[in-house]
Amino acid sequence: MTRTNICRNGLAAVSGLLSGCAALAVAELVSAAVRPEAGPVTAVGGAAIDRTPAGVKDWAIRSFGTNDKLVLQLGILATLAAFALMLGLVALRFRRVGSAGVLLFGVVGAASAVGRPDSTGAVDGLPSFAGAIAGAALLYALVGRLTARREAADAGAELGWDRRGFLATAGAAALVSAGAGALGRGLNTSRGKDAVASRAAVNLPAPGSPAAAVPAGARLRAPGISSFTTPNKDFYRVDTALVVPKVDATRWRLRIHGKGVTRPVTYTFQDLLARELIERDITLTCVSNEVGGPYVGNARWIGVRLADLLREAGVRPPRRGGPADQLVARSVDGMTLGTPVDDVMDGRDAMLAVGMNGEPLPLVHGFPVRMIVPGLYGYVSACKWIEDIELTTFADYDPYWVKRKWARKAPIKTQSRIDTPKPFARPAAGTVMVAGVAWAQHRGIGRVEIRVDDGPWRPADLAAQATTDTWRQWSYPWKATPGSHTLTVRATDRTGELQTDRRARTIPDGASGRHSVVVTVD
Ligand SMILES: Nc1nc2c(c(=O)[nH]1)N[C@H]1C(S)=C(S)[C@@H](COP(=O)(O)O)O[C@H]1N2
Ligand SMILES: [Mo]
Repeated sequence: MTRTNICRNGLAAVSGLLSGCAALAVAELVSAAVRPEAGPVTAVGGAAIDRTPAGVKDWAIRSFGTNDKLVLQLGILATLAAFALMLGLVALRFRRVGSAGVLLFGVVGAASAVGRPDSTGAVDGLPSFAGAIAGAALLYALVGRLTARREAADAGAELGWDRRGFLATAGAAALVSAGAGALGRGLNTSRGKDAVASRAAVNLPAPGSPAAAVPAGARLRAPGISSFTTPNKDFYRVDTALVVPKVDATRWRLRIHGKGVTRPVTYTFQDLLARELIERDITLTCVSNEVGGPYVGNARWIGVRLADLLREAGVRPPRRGGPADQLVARSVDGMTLGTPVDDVMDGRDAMLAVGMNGEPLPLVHGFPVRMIVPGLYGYVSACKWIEDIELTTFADYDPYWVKRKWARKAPIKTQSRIDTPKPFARPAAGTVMVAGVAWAQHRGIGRVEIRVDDGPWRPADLAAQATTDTWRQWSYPWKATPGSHTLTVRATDRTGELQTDRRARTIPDGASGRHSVVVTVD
C-alpha cells in the first residue's frame, strides 16, 4: 500500500465518523421538533432494554446500578462509531454502498422509535430518517473529494485527491453538526422546563391523615446504619426510562376505566390535591435486589387512597364479587405494571403518591404522580409517571415484566441486611457494633438474630416498630475476638415465619437467602 492509499483510507474512515456525527446531530435537532424520546440513541436504547433477557438486565442493574443507562448509551455510541469508521472505508471503494449503509442505520433507528410503546406514530421515525439522509449525503460528498483525482493518483501523482475540497467540506460539516447538535440538545432540555416549573409551583396541602409519629426508639444511633428515612437524593432508582419523563402537572390527567368500572373517571392533578391526603412511612423494595443489596429505601409518602378512587369508580374487589382481579397501571412512557385488586382494596395504605419526604415527587421518582402499595415489590405496584389505570384480569393481560418471565404476583420476601461492619472490614478486638435493617412489609419484623461463624443464633436489639409497612433497624454489640469471622443475620416476620436460608435468584419473584459479612478482627 502506498502512503497515498494509507492516507486516503484514514481520511475515508474519518469521513465515516464525521457523517455519523452529522447524522446524530441532525437527528437530535429534528427530535426536538418531534419528541426528545424519538431520537435514535434513546429509541434504540429503549428497544434494546425491552429485548434484553431478564438475566442480562438484572446483571446490568447489579453491576452498574443507576449508571446502567449511561453504560448502555455509551455502548450504543461506541458501536455506531465502529460501524461509521467501517462504512467510511467501504464508501471509498463503493461510494453508494457506504451511503446506503448509513441509510440502513436510519431505518433501524426509525423502526425502533416508531415501535416504542410511547410512540406517537410514524413521525417518531423522522429524526432517524433526517439524520441518516444528512449522514449519507455527507459521506457521499466527502468520499467524492477523496476520489476526485483518483486517475491522476493512479498515474503516479503524489496526493491524487481534492485536498482543499475535502477539508472545506469536512470542516463545514463538523461546524454545522456541532451547531445542530448543540441547538437540538438545548431545545430538548428546555422542553422539560414546563414540567420543572409545574413542580416548583406545587404546594403540597397538609395531609388530612398524617403519618403516625415515628417512635423515638425507631432510630438507632449505630454509626454506619441506614437512616430510618432514606433522603430523596439517596433513594434508589430503578426504571427503563432512558430519558426521564418530564410531565407538566398542569396538563397531567389520570384515567380510571375497565372491567367493573361503572363510572369511568379522569382526574387532574388539582383534583387529587383537593382530596383528603394520607401521609405514610412505607419501605419500597425492588425485586432485583440481591440479598444484602441496595435497592430498598424508606420514605414518607403523601398521596390519595387508591381504594377510595376505585370504589368511587364502582370497582368491587374480586373477594366481593368484582370481575377484575388485576389493576394495570400505565405510565406516560408506556410502562405497564399489574397489581392484585384485592391487595389494593384490602385496607392497606395503597396510594397515588404526590409527595415524597416533604416535597413533590422528584422527576426521577415519578412526578407528578406514582403508585405505592405497601408489601409488594416495585415492579408489580409502584408505577411512576402514571397516567392510566385499567381494571382487567390476570388471565387477560400480562404487563411489561410478566411478559419477560417475572412472576405475576410478587409480595416482598422477608429480608435483613448487615449495614455495618462492611465486608472485609478490620475492626479492633473488643465490642464491635453490628447493625442494619430488616423488612417484611405489611407483615412487620418480629425478631432479628445474629450468628457469628457457626455459633448459636443470638437476638439482636430491635429498634421500636414504626409501622409494619416500614423496615426496622437492629443492632448487636458483638464481643469480637481476633481472627477472621463470618457474621450472618436472619429475621422473623410478625406472623412468626423465619426468613428462609434457601438461596433463590431475583428472577422470578425476588431473591432469598441470608446476608453474611466476613470481617477480620485485629
Ligand atoms: N414508569 C415506570 N414505573 C416504574 C418502573 C419503570 O421502569 N417505569 N420501575 C418499577 C420498579 S422495578 C421499581 S423497583 C420502582 C422503583 O421506584 P424508584 O425508582 O422510585 O425507587 O419503580 C417501579 N415503577
Ligand atoms: Mo424493581
